[in-house]
Amino acid sequence: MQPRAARTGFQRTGLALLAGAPAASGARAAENLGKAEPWQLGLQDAATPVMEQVHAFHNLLLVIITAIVVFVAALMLYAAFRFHESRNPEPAGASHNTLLEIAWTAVPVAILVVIAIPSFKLLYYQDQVVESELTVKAIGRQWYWSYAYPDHGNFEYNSLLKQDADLAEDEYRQLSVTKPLVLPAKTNVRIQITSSDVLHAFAVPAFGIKTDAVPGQLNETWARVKEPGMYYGQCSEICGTGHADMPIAVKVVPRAEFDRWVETQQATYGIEPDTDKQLAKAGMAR
Ligand SMILES: [Cu+2]
Repeated sequence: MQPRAARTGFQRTGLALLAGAPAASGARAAENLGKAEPWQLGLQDAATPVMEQVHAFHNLLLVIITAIVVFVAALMLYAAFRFHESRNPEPAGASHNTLLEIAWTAVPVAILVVIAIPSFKLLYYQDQVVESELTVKAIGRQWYWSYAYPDHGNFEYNSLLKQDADLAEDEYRQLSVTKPLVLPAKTNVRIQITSSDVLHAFAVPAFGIKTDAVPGQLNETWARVKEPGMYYGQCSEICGTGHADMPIAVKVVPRAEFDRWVETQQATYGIEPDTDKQLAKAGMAR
């Protein structure tokens, strides 16, 4: 994992170095891990295994597309030079070359297969929740998100855009919210996504998540966040005039802190703490 971390760090600060600016990685507040940076190159650092795979796939595609661009550009420059009227006044009359035609069909097909295999593997990896330890539900609404915790009495709250005048020092315009989604670190979390009105999309770049929120349909993805911190995203499906005003802020905390937070929420919403009684009510007596 170390080489990848180093590489993405380089990508982020690369342009700043080129511009002669100091490599101010310290300018990023430690707790804000999932956020775009000015002059950032490349993707956000990976906070989940899914995003690590997205990085790997992105880097593979970068190699392939660079090789194609270099090859085609070289071929065109060579042809323009070699067959210029002054060097080749008498054009050849050939119109067919079976071997060449098979090659320029088969090689692109092979390239697409090389891309398709890891692409489908990644799609299934993003889709499948492995041994989920917690389920949360994100509901898109015009124009804010609601988050529900079905495993803990199904309390639900709204997460609204924080107005510019209310922003604290370490908060961000159009990204910070009144009450973030809270998740425990190092836990497999199943994230169910739906909508109460129109199409929205739940997207958190550092998690490698972008899943449509469809009214009447429950979509699913997952995250296992490695480090506690703040991670940001935005609704990514144009959903009306307030589309830009429904950011996603995820506060990832250590498991013990998460459990304490759940207790506080249950007290606030008048929900009995997780007890045998509650499990029995749900038909899950232990
Ligand atoms: Cu939306």
